[in-house]
Amino acid sequence: MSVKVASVSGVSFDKKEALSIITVENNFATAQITPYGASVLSFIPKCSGGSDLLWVSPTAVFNGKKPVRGGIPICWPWFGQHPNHSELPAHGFVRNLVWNLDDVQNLTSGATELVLSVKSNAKTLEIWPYSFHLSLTITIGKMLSLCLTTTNLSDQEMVLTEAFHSYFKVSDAREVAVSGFKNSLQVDTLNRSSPSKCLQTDQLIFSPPIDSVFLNHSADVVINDAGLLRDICIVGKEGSMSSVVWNPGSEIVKGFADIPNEQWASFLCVESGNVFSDVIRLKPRETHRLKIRLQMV
Ligand code: TA6
Repeated sequence: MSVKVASVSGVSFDKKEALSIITVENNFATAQITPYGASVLSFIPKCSGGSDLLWVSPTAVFNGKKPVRGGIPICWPWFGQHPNHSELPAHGFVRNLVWNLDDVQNLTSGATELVLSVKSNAKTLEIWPYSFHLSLTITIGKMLSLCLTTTNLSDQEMVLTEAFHSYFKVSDAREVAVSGFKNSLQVDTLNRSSPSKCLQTDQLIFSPPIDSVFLNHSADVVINDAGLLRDICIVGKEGSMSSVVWNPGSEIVKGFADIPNEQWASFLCVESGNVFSDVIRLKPRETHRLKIRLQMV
């Protein structure tokens, strides 16, 4: 870490078990990020009265051997199972890599910006044969902004899927109203052998479990949480044509060692990216940006 990066006011560095944790505190919010997977683990806007927008499981592991369950893991360069090689890690491999912290700075607006990056190496080339550079710019202000920039450094076309796999803290996943899906194509993947498809209206009607992909979807999403008296809004997306809504419900949760059974209703994943048939194709030297902004109102 450079001296410049290590000495920005409001930014401190710590460890939780095997993971480095970066804490940012400014006039707008407090946030925590781990370079392991470049995952944002906490975002507490000042206006939230101390309540986190993000959820991290109380039994999440911080051993650097598997992704932290919660926050905003990054799925890249494939979402879910690898299309042809089921032995490869689900949701790609960058959530299992330690990213480099390239830059931290306080902007004139008072927000704090961090840039983390990872690039291909001999190990990544063994499982995904493309040279790449991937960077994540995280801006902590009144909103939390994330911009994931993929650059194809190989000499072939690169085809990828990706997502910000955001875990939001909710009062009760059975009670929240989620809207913003009008005219998207919902693919219900709970029955994986024959996923059902339907055209969605604005408001999603569901009762957990839910594991659905919304294709042709770039609109803002609002999670209205009457229990916590707040809306979580995913706004101003760029470079994202799909969303995913996931909650395991009371039975499927039993298959997750790092989620206590009784905690299943405390979170809802609403993910933004490009998944399933919404692939990103990048010619050599081309770049793609996936951006989201999260705010509480
Ligand atoms: O985004 C939904 C999903 O793909 C689900 O199918 C579910 O299993 C979840 O992500 C968690 O995946 P993970 O690999 O982090 O256990």
